[in-house]
Amino acid sequence: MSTTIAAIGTALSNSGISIIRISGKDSLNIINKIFKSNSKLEPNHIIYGKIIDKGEIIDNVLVSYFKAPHSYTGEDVCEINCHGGTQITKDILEIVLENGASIAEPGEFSKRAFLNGKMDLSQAEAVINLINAKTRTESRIAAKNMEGDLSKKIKALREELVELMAHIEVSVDYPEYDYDEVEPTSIISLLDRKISEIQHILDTYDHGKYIKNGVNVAILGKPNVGKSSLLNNLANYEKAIVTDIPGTTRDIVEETINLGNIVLNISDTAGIRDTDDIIEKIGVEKSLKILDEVDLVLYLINGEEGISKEDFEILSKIENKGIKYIPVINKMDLTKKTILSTILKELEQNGIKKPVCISAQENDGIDNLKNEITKLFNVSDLDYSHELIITNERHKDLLKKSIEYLIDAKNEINLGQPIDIVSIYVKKCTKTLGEIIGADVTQDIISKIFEKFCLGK
Ligand SMILES: Nc1nc2c(ncn2[C@@H]2O[C@H](COP(=O)(O)OP(=O)(O)OP(=O)(O)O)[C@@H](O)[C@H]2O)c(=O)[nH]1
Ligand SMILES: [Mg+2]
Repeated sequence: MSTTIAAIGTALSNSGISIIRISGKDSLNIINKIFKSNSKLEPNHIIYGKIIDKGEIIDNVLVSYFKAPHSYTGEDVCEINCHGGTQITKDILEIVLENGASIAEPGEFSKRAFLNGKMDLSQAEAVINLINAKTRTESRIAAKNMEGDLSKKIKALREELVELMAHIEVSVDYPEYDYDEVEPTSIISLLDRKISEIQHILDTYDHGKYIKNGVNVAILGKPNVGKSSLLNNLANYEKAIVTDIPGTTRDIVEETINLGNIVLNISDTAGIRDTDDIIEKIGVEKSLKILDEVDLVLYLINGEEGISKEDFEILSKIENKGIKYIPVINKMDLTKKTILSTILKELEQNGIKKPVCISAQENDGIDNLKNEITKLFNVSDLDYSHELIITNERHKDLLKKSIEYLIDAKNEINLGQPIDIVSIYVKKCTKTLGEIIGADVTQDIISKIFEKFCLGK
């Protein structure tokens, strides 16, 4: 880490200001070579002056200075706030590089912050999540984890498990002391408590995943039931082609909409039917294949025509796959009472959940549908300001693995194995938990994580 690195920290487009960041032991030297000011640059201050290169004024700028270790990276950091034109920003970066800095890799500032102990790995990952956040909830969760909420919890769990290992070791090394704590039953109850604490964090992942990636929703149903009309209604503009010709939508049409605190990634699909048309056939296959990757299906039934055998076939396919779904009766403006009651009766007889009735064309019942979706994903009830929520797949996998080790430990006790075998599994568990905060990670993992960062972060 002896090099001094530099990069543009803001997006390259015309704007009020741009920031060029420099980090490393030569930061101040480089600034002194290229920056002229009437004031002296002190740590934690920002001063006005000019960037001068080969006697020529390049720009009027503000420069700040953070002295190691009190900076984002833990090294000496200087930041040049220049005018936000793309050319001037690139020019100043080039001058900084010519005067001794190397160009930073994506995420290198944050990687240095991690390596210098300014933040642990889960906090660094929260920084990426904060930058990539698409909803307010997502950014709040990321901010909490950036503050170290997850790290604190993981550290506490590890400490308690290390304490357990210490008790076990004492009892093995000094068997003449009869500690209550190392009775197999008390170890089992402690392991059970830890398993349920970890499970509790793990259970937040689904919420976290929806918050981070959005909910993948597919609108499915037979041709001409109004799937594309519903998509257009939810999107608030004519995204998909709507006609009265069955088989209008051939390929999947995607649109993203915000529903309260969640993002819905909606796919409008080709109406499902037996067809000889080659293109439509491919579309129908895609509609069915989408079932492998969705979180929610809105299954549309044509209220004007009633429900058919094919509808039940697809609905039972959805049920069997265990996918969340909402049956939606569309074209309510054309639906006769007798047909509606037949549909409702048949749905009930076939064990299908209660439908939502809408008219996509008349914009009727859409709020009900939105409420049902929100209820299913429960995100609006989520108290993200108090609850620790994980959104990261790496964290989920490691928490799962930790639980498995604790279960292994329990199994060993139940099999009557010597108590010190237990500590082998508990140790594996603490090591795995450590990987979440970066206590036990390989260089490979570190590189992979920081590669995901943008330039200048
Ligand atoms: N009266 C009425 N007509 C509707 C409603 N929703 C859709 N339609 C009409 O039904 C026809 C088919 O609508 P689409 O949205 O194209 O249906 P689709 O399910 O996407 O059809 P495919 O793409 O062929 O599978 C169009 O003429 C729409 O205007 C509704 O709520 N009420
Ligand atoms: Mg369509």
